[in-house]
Amino acid sequence: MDGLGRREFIKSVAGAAALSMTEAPADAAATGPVFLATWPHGKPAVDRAAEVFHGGGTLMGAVEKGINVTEDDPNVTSVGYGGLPNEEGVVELDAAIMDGSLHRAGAVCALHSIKNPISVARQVIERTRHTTLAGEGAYQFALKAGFKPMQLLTPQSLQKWLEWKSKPNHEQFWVNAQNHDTIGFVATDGKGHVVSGCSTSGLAWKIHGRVGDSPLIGCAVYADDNVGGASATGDGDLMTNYCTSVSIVHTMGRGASPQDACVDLLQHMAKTDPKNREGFVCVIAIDNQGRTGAASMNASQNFQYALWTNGQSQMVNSPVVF
Ligand code: SD4
Repeated sequence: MDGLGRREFIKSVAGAAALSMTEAPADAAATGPVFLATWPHGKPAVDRAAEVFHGGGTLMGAVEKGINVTEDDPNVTSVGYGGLPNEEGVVELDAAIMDGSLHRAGAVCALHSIKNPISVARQVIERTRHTTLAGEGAYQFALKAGFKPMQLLTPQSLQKWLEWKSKPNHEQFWVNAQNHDTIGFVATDGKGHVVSGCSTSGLAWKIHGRVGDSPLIGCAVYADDNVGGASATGDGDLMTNYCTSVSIVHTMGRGASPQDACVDLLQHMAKTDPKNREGFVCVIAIDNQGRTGAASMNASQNFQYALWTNGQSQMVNSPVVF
């Protein structure tokens, strides 16, 4: 489908209101930094990132500190402190961050007892020649890097876990529209440099050791200064099979706009298996000119993202492709 065709397609499925909110930022090249993060909690995160960047921080530092805001918030029940635990009642966090100029990423999977996995992921870049650390090894690394261990369950998240555990059929793993809170983040400095980051506690009540898409490079995180960056939120067990972020960036590399590249990926998912249309998939993208894009499947999820550009942030409704 060519660019015009895709735009017509979005128009037919997204509704005029959603389109008018997203089309302007998606098609306009930016002259300064742009920060984009998933869900309403992305707004304080992009505001913090802009503050750090304008205070002289690096783009990677800005993305990290922005994501820290969400990780520190006990009311966000799928990221960092207060994130809902796995089936054994242990909070296991996944996060990754990628620098598009170095083409270098750091990631941690199933990290327990440390509330800022995105910062540990960054330390994997700073202190090691590895890209990904998992489980107990990631925890030991975090301690050596100076992170302090803590209980990540809040009274509220413990209570939710106890309620789930006491239900007779509790092996039914959670898919709850109200609880998708993962933070995916993409940013540019306005000079062609891009960074992508993602942090989550993953699916609540997941099997111990389960790793979602969030810490997997190319899945929920990918950045390449030659093209742009992408991130994702939603059903990681589905999205991991499509290497969402690298697919979007490569489509952009072949000339598509960020918006068209996001839509292309979702169309591809639906084409390979029509059942995927019922899945929960949300993607955001940015190119090295600061043009942005987003798309989601399954309208009931009402995917919104925060966009910081030209000195202010706003919430934007994502086009719904299916
Ligand atoms: C995961 N993708 O672990 C994450 C969860 C998520 O909104 O994004 N929820 O599968």
